[in-house]
Amino acid sequence: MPFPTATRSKKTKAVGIPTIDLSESRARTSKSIVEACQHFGFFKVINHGVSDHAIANLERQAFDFFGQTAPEKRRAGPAAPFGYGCKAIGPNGDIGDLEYILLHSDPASIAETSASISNSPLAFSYVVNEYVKSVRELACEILDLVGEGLWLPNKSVFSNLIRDVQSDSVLRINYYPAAVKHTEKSRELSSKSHLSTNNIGFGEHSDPQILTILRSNDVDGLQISLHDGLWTPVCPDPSAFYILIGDAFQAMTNDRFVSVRHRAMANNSKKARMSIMYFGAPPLNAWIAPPSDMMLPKDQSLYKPFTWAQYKKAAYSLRLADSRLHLFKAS
Ligand code: GA4
Repeated sequence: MPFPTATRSKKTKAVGIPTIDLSESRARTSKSIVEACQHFGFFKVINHGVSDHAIANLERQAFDFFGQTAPEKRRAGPAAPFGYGCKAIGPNGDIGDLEYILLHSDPASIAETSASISNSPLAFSYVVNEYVKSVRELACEILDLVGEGLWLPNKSVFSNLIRDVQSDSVLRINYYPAAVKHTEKSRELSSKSHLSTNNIGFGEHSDPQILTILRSNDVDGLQISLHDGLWTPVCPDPSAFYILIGDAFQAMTNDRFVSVRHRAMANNSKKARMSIMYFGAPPLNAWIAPPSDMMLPKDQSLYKPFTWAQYKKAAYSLRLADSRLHLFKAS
């Protein structure tokens, strides 16, 4: 079902993005999810079952953290691999107009990172664990519906990867500070700075994992790139989640699903933008290949078999905007 979008720049276009109501029948939702994964690699879910409480608690903890002074926050960094980051994204020189916290989804790792993030680490890690549990359930429900929609004999073949205790899933909290009023002089200075981001908050990329569960407050900024290369602004909806197909899912469906390229514009609003992403990933040693019962004898595998660890290593050796799947194409 289409939803309203707002135009931000000349090269954007308003497009209807599917909305999946998880309270509808499984037969109906599974079919619509598969269609959305094939055509957009992106959709919105409503009636998702994640409690407002779990969301509000994490958002409050995160706003408290980002509201501190820069030296206080820096004590929790750098995010290499987990903790607080400011502007620098990944290890290869990418820069964004944001601050963020990166956490592994494993409870022991959450406890360790929380100790550097918060003065009340037990409260912080409790809230993160509750959120991660809820969105992992949502991710698994969506993956089971995909299994049903594809008529796979084992409908849990994808969700099992994320349910695994060794799952390499990650949680990211992005904070885009409220816009400051610029004078002509400060605009000129910041455009010359090596940290200039050309109005981009988080540059274009696809997510390497299986799927991403994204929730933001009511400040806009997210855009997705559709088939014609035009950027489509996504209307923020704090009561919903947006689902993004990642590269690993594209490979596991032999390109039947597409990973969606997306970006966040720098924040123009008087209010800070906060987005929270759960990146559902398999264990490091899991093979990223189509389940055998998804392939017919005549089907050719488009990718060489590779593990999640190999794919992750490739992603971290490249820049944010680089495409990586082609490195694993079968010849
Ligand atoms: C994009 C998706 C997730 O935010 C992330 C990002 C990671 C990082 O910020 O450290 C990466 C990026 C993301 C893909 C390419 C590499 C790795 C920055 C970067 C340049 C946490 C992830 O898993 O991959």
